[in-house]
Amino acid sequence: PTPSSTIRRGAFIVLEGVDRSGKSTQCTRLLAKLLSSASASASASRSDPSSSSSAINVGSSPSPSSAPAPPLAVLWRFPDRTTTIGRLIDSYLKSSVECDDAAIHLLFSANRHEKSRELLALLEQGTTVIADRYAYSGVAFTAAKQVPGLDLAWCKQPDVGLPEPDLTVFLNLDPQEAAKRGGYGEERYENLEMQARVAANFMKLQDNTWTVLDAAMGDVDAVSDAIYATVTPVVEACAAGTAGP
Ligand code: DGP
Ligand code: NA
Ligand code: NA
Repeated sequence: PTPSSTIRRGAFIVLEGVDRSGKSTQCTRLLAKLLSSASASASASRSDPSSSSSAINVGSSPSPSSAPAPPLAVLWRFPDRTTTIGRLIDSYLKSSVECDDAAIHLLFSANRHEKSRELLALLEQGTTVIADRYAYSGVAFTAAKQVPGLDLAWCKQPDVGLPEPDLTVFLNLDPQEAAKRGGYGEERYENLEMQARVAANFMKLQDNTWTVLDAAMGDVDAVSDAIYATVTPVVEACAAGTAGP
């Protein structure tokens, strides 16, 4: 892109994986790493009096009384169980209510759509958004129910038009290995047969935003280092305005 078309923004980073792949732990770690590296570089440039950024900022930096700078990164989780739709989804996952399979699928998708305006606003202000699950989970889980008519193509339809991730990190783990990591919980879908079908579906959903990482490559630190190494160039490209729209 030409310099005049450069748009500096936050990156939209999605983490996906089967249950027990370590996804939620890794999302938390990724957020901490992004925030601490940002504060390290911010304090480095503050303490460097020859830094040109301080000269450029004269006259254009916010006054001390104005709003604080936006966060460099935030962590979201889908489904977002805090909205009106999300509370219904939460009840469904805890099996306290039943719902038609097509209807609940549309509600999971609606739960992503209802957050999309806020998501785009965060990216535009330069905040990187990490999402613990997104539309790939939506399709992989519903299609794994094996309900006639609710195949992959049908499942993808309601998510058309959602903001697309800049990067999707898929934490790959054999469902048999995942089950050994402490067993499944009480929620709907948390059984080996379902999870094996979900894992197979995920593999059919890979697109050009995906990087697949082995969730069993080493300890938690090794996986989080690998994720950070994958994410950093994408965050930098978005911040520099060279990542495309
Ligand atoms: P979590 O809060 O990350 O444990 O996710 C809750 C469960 O809901 C998990 O088993 C995955 C499943 N899930 C997440 N998103 C969707 C979706 O859009 N549709 C369906 N059917 N299931 C989903
Ligand atoms: Na779960
Ligand atoms: Na999770």
